[in-house]
Amino acid sequence: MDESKRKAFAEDGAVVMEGCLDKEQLGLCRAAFDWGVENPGPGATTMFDGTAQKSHVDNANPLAKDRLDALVSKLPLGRMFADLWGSKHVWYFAEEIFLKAGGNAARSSWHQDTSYLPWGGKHWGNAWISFEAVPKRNALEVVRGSHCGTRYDGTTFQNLEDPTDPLHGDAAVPHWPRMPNIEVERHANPGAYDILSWATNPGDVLVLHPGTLHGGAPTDADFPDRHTLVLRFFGDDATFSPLPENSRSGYSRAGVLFAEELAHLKAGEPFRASCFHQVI
Ligand SMILES: O=C(O)CCC(=O)C(=O)O
Repeated sequence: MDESKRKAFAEDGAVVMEGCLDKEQLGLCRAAFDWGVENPGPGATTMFDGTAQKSHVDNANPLAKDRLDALVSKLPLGRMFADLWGSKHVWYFAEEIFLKAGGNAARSSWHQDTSYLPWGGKHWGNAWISFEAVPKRNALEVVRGSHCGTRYDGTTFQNLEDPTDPLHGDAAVPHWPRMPNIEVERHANPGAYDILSWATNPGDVLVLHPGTLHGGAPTDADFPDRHTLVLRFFGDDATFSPLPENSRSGYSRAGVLFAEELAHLKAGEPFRASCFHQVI
């Protein structure tokens, strides 16, 4: 791997791995995506439900776990992450699927995955795999270097009028600062944030640290449908970093995914549990 990729991921929090997946691997990913849409799990939600701008999202579908654990063993992503991070071991966490159809789906609001998931450390990565060629104007966006900055409260993803509607809220302990309204701020001042985005082709994998502020990838009439499979991995330097107590959304300190399996972990301990498939 080119050293520039490691540097970009470490410093910027995101990098594109061009041509990372071949046709066959991409076909396996697409089959897993389609199966997930046909067989939604208990965590399936509709982002901006009740509006014409809604999207289908599913997260860590337990019905899909065995098939996804088997899938990641056939993909080059474990080796890629080991090399990108400099980690001896790599584990697979779970998937998230995003389906935007009809040419009018809103941007996914800016957020950090670490507001929802008890994750700390450097060795975390989302492999963002879209099955369409995504133009830059419809791309996922990342605030450069934000994985090294503030951990904000999340957004509920339910209020189009207020994309910073707090997930955990003012009574949460510790209290995490409310998200900035990045869209409003950049509209007023295009230089307000240093934002990265890339046009991608099928087979490219956008790799981002889940602690980055990221969002976007809306659809429009010229790019009406987007099918994206996100596969999340972690390595040696992944720690348990609990969510706040007393979250207004009912999140436990271990979050809502694999919460029982993670309940035994203390803050700062290595993020390990036997439910996570070791890839490397
Ligand atoms: O694809 C999207 O719309 C959002 C992706 C995302 O939030 C993620 O990969 O964590």
